[in-house]
Amino acid sequence: MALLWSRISSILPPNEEQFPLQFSDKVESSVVEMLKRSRRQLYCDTTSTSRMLNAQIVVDISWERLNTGTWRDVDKEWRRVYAYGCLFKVAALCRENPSEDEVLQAVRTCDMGLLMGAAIMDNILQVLVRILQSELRKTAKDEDESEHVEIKRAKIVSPHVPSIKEDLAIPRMKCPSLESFNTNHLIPLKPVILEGIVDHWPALNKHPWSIDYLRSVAGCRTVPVEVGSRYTDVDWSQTLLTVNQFIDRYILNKDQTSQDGGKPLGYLAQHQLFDQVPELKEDIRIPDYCCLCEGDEDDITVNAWFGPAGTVSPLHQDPQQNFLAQVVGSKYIRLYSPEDTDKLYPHQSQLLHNTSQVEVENPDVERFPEFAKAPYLECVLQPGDVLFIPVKHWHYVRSLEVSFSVSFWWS
Ligand SMILES: O=C(O)CCC(=O)C(=O)O
Repeated sequence: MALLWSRISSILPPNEEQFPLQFSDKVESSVVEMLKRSRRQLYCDTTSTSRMLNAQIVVDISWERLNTGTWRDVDKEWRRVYAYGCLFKVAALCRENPSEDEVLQAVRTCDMGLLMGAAIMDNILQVLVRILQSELRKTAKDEDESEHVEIKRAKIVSPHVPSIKEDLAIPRMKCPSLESFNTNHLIPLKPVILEGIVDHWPALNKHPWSIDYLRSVAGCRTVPVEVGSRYTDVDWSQTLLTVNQFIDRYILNKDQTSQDGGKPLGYLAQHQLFDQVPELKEDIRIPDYCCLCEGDEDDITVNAWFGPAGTVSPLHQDPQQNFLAQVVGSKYIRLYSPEDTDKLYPHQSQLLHNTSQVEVENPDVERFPEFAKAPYLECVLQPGDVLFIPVKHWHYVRSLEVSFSVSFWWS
């Protein structure tokens, strides 16, 4: 790791004067002073303890501000302060021939800055984390023997695969023209599975998203994870884990059983993953059909959905059109039209009004008698399939095996 600091300092401004530190009066002068002291320490000789101490104070003070009140009300200036604190902390960790543990801590610090902070200095934390990851890769070459065994274990699953009735099956089309998709599906809001439109994605061919591959590009990255079988359950929660921890705990089921003795369920379901890990974003493409939308390409939200067999997204609807692309494993999906909303018993609360109270595959017929009368379409989505879920269409999703899908929300 001896050369690490020279790579890091090459992306920092050359001197204190050219290092920007401008804040509005929302940030107290005592905090700005701490930031300036950390900046000075970047360019002069001092002890690593002193550098670390200052940076940690900035991180701790701003962290408290980020966690006071609701997220919506947190001033962006405090998110910038937090990002600077993380930057100074990474510099303190990596300055003097850091150990592997210190570099891992620096990666985690960058991720926290990326997740909770605001972008600073041309998104310098993103550039830093790439440098740190490449350094870690250099030192971690020959550790994959045991992982080959793990992959085999991950594939042993016996899912309950529902048989799809022909008259309820979502229709399939192979690479329809834009015009045909627009006329037959987008305008009348009719679901369809598009085949053959993502075969060129590197995620499906050049470097398929195996567990090995995900570990190599993102293993040490810290990401938010949903814990629990479905977000409507009382014991559902969110936590932060590295991708390696998530894989060990929830995909490979190492050393863990849930309270009822079954497999613990965790879902890496989030939109930041592709901004955080650009290597994964480079493996996918925005479907051409999104050009039929009125908005800008930048307005398309790309979500990752990575989890073990048995993860369930309860029946819910979203306010945008959706292309759900299956990359790894398969999923059982049911769709209901928004016209049948009154038979689906949405929750009353504002927070969950887009989610049905009914457990789709095990409905309580006494509480929800109309549910059985609601017509639906269904499918098993396989790798390479892309399901068009029209805006507001209710969808229920259950993974049948370890699964990774990518969704594109567009309008
Ligand atoms: O795949 C899933 O579990 C849920 C996908 C979903 O709800 C969506 O793309 O909107």
